[in-house]
Formats: sequence, structure tokens, C-alpha cells
Amino acid sequence: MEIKGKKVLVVGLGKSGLAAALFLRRQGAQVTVSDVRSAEALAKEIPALIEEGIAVEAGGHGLLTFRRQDLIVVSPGVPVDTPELTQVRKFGLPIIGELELAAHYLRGKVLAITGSNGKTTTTSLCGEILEAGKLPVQVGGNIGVPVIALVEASRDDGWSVLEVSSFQLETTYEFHPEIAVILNITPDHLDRHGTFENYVAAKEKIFAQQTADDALVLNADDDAASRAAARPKSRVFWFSRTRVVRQGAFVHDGVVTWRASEQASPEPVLKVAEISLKGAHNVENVLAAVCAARLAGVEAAAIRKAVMGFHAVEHRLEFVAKINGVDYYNDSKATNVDASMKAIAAFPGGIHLILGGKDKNSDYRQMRALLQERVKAVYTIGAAAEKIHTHIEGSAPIVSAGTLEEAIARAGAVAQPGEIVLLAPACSSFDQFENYEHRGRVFKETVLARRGLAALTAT
Ligand code: UMA
Repeated sequence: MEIKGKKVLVVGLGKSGLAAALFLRRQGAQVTVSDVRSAEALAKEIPALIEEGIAVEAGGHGLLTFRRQDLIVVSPGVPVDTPELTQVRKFGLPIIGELELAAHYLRGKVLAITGSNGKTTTTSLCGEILEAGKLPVQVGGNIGVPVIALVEASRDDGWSVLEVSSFQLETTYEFHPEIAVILNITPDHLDRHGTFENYVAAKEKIFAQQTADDALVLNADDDAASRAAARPKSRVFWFSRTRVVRQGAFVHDGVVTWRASEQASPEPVLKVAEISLKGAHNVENVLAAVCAARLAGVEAAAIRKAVMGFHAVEHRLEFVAKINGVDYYNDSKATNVDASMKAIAAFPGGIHLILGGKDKNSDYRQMRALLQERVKAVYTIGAAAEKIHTHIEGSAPIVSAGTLEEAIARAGAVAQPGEIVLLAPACSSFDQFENYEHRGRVFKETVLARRGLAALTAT
């Protein structure tokens, strides 16, 4: 992609937009960034951008600014149907995402991982495994490091392991991973994509450009992910927790096993009991990572070593503390109903569950049976509290806590030794927090302060 001298607009000045703007400038483009946030809110970013020769439009998007460009690069969080983008699309102006831009410049091979849940854990795990296999590797994408920021250090003999979201995939056209993984597809982000079908279509763009030389790894236990098998041109590999698959990874007699093809003999990789991560969903993540890593050429022994040494990623069913016999877990990344249900299912019962935040047009009624079976009480917080209350009423006692701190206090006051206090809110965080990391940190800080207090009263 020849960018030198071109007029390029970057929409959104978050992590992605900032990295994209600086990269484009270094490539010799005439760069403008546009953000709805005010100049005051962007006071930190603006001077640095101006110094680099990048023009900034703050406090809203101007149609004229958009029309003046040769190319528009949108940040993942910017909906593709804003009035300005809709207008300029009519004039045939190319609009791509930051991932697509990066894909044009990234050297080496790409292992891309998508799914509604488990992306970050699987991406980190794949990164560790490839490293254990002595392959040059860098990790980025939705996990927090914009893909464009990986370009300059990428090398022809290396791998980029990328967590890719539906937001990022939606604006890709030539993005072409050598190995693509779809972990699962369950309803999420319906407020942005409108329908489940649109969301699935965005996810499926991960393999749209793959050829017969590439590999697609799919979850045989997930309906929507396995339906994708009808469409790719690439070779499909499966993973399953519940059955033996033709080619891919599966659990056999408590052992994670890999089989390269129907003709190949099965190869034991590690025992399920050796996986340090909690929950059945994490066995799926490990199976997916085993598939991807074997396809990338990592030997079973290196995979086993890396999986055994891998512990929960921050905010993903992360153990925080034991206070008076009660275990506190932070799963702030459970930002949808399915993720929250997976977290609940990781414990046999005795759960005090903190639910709520910003609703994403979700159906919490699906949780009723599981709540009835395993949850002692639900503590609701944030803007979605009332809707959640209506959807789950009768399946578990509900305490309207309002805030996260109050929920922890109320749950901690009644939880008995051996029980669990679990933050798995099934909602996004933006009503009360900056993002899910912020929510997770507040959870951890509040719990740890409680532990300090408990220690003081015990002495
Ligand atoms: N903005 C506009 N106009 C709009 C909308 C937003 O100007 O119409 C501006 C905002 O004012 C803000 C900026 O855009 O200044 C934010 O851009 P962004 O939302 O794309 O955020 P980034 O900081 O660039 O982070 C993005 C991803 N964010 C989203 O997809 C919402 C991060 O994923 C990712 O880690 C980062 O790029 C690096 O690749 C976060 C996420 O929540 C973790 N992802 C979703 C998820 O995991 O569920 C998909």
C-alpha cells in the first residue's frame, strides 16, 4: 500500500488511532486525526501529534474533513455507520480499520485468534507456547497493543500472534492470517452489530482471505463456530473437549491429544490435570492453542511446558485473595452473558455473584438455570441492574448493591468459608468505569483492602 504523500484521516484517538497516526506519518502521509472528545480531554495527546506534523480535529467529526481525504483509517471502537463514514462511503472513499492497515505492512506469518470469549487467554498462551518453541514471536491486537505498533519490529521469519475482535475484523479486506482460530461465537456487541448474523459475519472475516495453504482452527463443541466450516477455502482443524476429532486436538482419557490428520497417529501433549487454568472453558482455550501451536510447528514437549507454566491472565477468572475462608475471583473481562456463565460453571456452587454494568442488549434470562443451581446470591451494580433484576428474578436472591464496592461489602459480610465471591458482571463497564481493566483493578483493590482489615481484626 503506497501511502507516501497521501491524505489520510485517522478516526478515533485512542490506543489504535494514536499508533496508526504516528505510523502513517512516519510513512510520509499527510495525517489528520479526528475525535469526538474535546481538545481539553485530548490535552495530553494533541501537542505530541502537532509536533509530529499531524493535524487534529477535536470535539466532533466534520464531514468536510472526511471528504478531503484519500484514505480513512477507523479505530475499532468507532462504528462503521457514523453519519460521516456513511456519507463518504457513497463517494467511494476507501475506509479501512487499523488491523487492515497493519496487515499490509506486517512481515512474517500471522496467527489470529477470535471468539466471543477466551481470546485474550488463548492469545497470550499461544504467544508463550511459540516462544517456548523458540520461534520469533510478538503478541498484540485487541489484547491491548495495536497491531500497527507491531509492524516495525516484525520480521520475515517471525510470527505475530494477534487477538482480533469483531470490531477490528469488520473493516478488513485483505487481512490474511496463515492460521486463524475461532474459539466460539455467542451473542455479544449486539448494540454495535445490530444482529447476531452481522456479528457472526464479522467474525468469519478472519478466514475470508485464506487459501488452501492456510489453516482454520474451529471449536467442534460450538454451534456457530462449527457452522463456519462450510465456508473457508483453507484446511479446517478442529478442537473438542467432548469428542475425538478427525484432525486437530481433543481430550482422550484425560489427556490433551493432537492428531495432524485422519491417517496420523494421535500424539499425547499433556494431561488435563496439568493445566493450571480453572474451568472447562480454559480446557477449550488450551486445546485451541495446542492446535495452533502444532500447526505453527511447535513440538508437544515445548507446548506442555508452556501450558503448565501458564497462569490466569489479569481480569480473567483471576484469583485475588482468600479472606476468612472465602475466595475472591476477578473476572471483570466477563463482559457478556456467555462469559459470565462460563465463570459460574467453573465453580461447583456457593457463589456470591456480582452482576451488572452497561447493558449490551443482552438476554440475562439464559442465566436462570445456572444461577438456581450454583449461585447463593446475586449482587447487582450499575445501569443494567434493573433489567437484570427483571430477567433473573426468582432464580437466586438478589441484592441491589448499586456500586462494586457495596457489592463486595455485602457479599463479604454473608459469604461462608468455602464459598466464592465472583465478579463476572456479564456487562461492559463504561457506565461506572473507564474500561473493564479499571473495574477489575477497583475490585482487586477493594478486596485487598478488606483482607488488610480482616488481618488487623484477627490480630
Ligand atoms: N471515538 C470517536 N468517534 C466515535 C467513537 C469513538 O472519535 O464515533 C473516539 C473516542 O473518543 C476515543 C477513541 O475513539 O478517543 C477510542 O477508540 P477505540 O474505542 O477504538 O479504543 P482504543 O483505545 O483504540 O482501543 C482499541 C480497542 N477498543 C475497542 O475495540 C473498543 C481495544 O480493545 C484494543 O485493546 C486496542 O484498540 C488496541 O488494539 C478493547 C475492547 O474493549 C480491550 N475491545 C472489545 C472487547 O474486547 O470486547 C472489542
